[in-house]
Amino acid sequence: VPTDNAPAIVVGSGYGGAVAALRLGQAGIRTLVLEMGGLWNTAGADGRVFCSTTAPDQRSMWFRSRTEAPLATFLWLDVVNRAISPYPGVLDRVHHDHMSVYVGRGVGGGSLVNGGMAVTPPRSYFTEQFPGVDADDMYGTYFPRARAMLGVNSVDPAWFESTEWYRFTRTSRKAAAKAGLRTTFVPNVYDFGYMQREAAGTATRSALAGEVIYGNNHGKRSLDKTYLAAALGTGNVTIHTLEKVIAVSRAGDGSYVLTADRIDGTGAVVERKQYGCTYLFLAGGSLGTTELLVRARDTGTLPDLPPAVGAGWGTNGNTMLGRANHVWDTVGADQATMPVMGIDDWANPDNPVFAEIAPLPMGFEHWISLYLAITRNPERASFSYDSSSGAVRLGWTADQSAVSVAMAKKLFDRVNAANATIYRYDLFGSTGKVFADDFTYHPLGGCVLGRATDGYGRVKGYAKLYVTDGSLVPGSIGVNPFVTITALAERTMARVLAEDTAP
Ligand code: FAE
Repeated sequence: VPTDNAPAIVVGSGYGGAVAALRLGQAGIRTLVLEMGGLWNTAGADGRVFCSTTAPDQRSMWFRSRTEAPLATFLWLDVVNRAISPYPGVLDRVHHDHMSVYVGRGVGGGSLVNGGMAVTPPRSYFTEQFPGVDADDMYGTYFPRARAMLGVNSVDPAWFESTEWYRFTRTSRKAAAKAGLRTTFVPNVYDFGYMQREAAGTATRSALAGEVIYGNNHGKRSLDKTYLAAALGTGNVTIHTLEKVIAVSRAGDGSYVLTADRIDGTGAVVERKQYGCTYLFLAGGSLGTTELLVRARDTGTLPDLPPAVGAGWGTNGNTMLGRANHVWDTVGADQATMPVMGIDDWANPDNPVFAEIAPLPMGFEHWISLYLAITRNPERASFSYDSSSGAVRLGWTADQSAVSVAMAKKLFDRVNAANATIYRYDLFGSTGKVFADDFTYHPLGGCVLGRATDGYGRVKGYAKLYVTDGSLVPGSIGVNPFVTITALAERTMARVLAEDTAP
């Protein structure tokens, strides 16, 4: 087995990994990033890097023979999903018993497939979730640093009010207002100047062409264009793609040893590699990092990992639902894929919910208002290692999802009552299913800050081993999570580079 060494290795190239790579590279530390997904920079035969949402091909999903889109049906018909050939596509849906988790695969992780909503959590809730973190530091330094690097911007309110592309949002806003609910604009990393040129017909359409969950060919400031481009620009960072880390252990001298499988386009393992490093940063996302550490502890390769590794996982209370508007309340055939507004009822002590007004671009008028509700579901689950299969399983139950559904229902029953409207029953597969309670876009926790790690992401029990991704967040942050993940990673890197890497 060939062995490659680097002073620092980063596992995963999503938000946590991208921040780690850039800051290590800037500090002059030679860094290797290992990413199981591919590099999305080469056009296919159709001239595009990513496939379209309406005619998805092999590029859409991670080794599937059929796409598994969040909206399974329309009028109960299976018209949404398509047969595809297995390939390392950009969107994965990881199935656990009662919860499946959507994640991005590729250089840039979730930034390649997500809705770009760049939301800073309310300070009071951040403080509640992270009592050990100095909120002045976060709101004064690390949130602004993260937003600047991510390229966060906002839709021009005047354009928003006038464009056909956000009619669906204005219709949802009106329905919320009738129920006495507050809506708020939400920033995004999609370039709204570019979007306006798309609308004007002077730029190739991406957000206005239905692109999002299978990747945006234009307009989006995904991590490969921001943090990771800057990281490579330091000259100290290298990224290996299609290499999945499967095991972590420690050598006698305290350095870390990683085993990684390099796969080809069919998923076949073409090489098993071994890597060594002094500093190890885990950033495989909530599922990826937690799985590696739970397995390492329970198979005995890192036996001193604490019991808190694998605990404190949540869905950020995610529940998706649709409402049927009256025929005169049209949502438009033209819908931009980047959400720009949410219903903000988080301060309601009886039922805190923040609901993103989501697009449903089908190219025709369907009168549906779609929402991704983020509820304050207090339920948490743990991961466990199954020694017979070698799998790491998530212990989330259907009852735990029911808590999110009840909260979403309480809010949207109000909206329906005030507007004399009803839910859509035809969007999520089985007949009569109103709430998508079986998937999340926001997996959080598993290696919670201050429990599995110290207050800065240093894993307990092992020196020079760090977590910098969504597994640090204790299951809920009340808003879309990537700004928080990025800012916490910035905070960790500032501390680690100041204290741990000095010669
Ligand atoms: P993540 O971005 O998932 O990156 C982890 C990376 O590590 C991935 O590239 C993996 O392929 C790789 N990896 C995992 N395990 C291994 C391994 N063993 N070896 C090598 N590589 C590995 O983690 N959030 C928002 O704030 N706003 C939104 O609008 C939004 N919309 C979303 C829409 C969709 C469809 C989805 C799926 C997510 C959305 N999210 C959104 C969530 C957001 O993308 C997610 O919280 C972050 O991407 C998590 O960042 P991490 O750094 O934790």
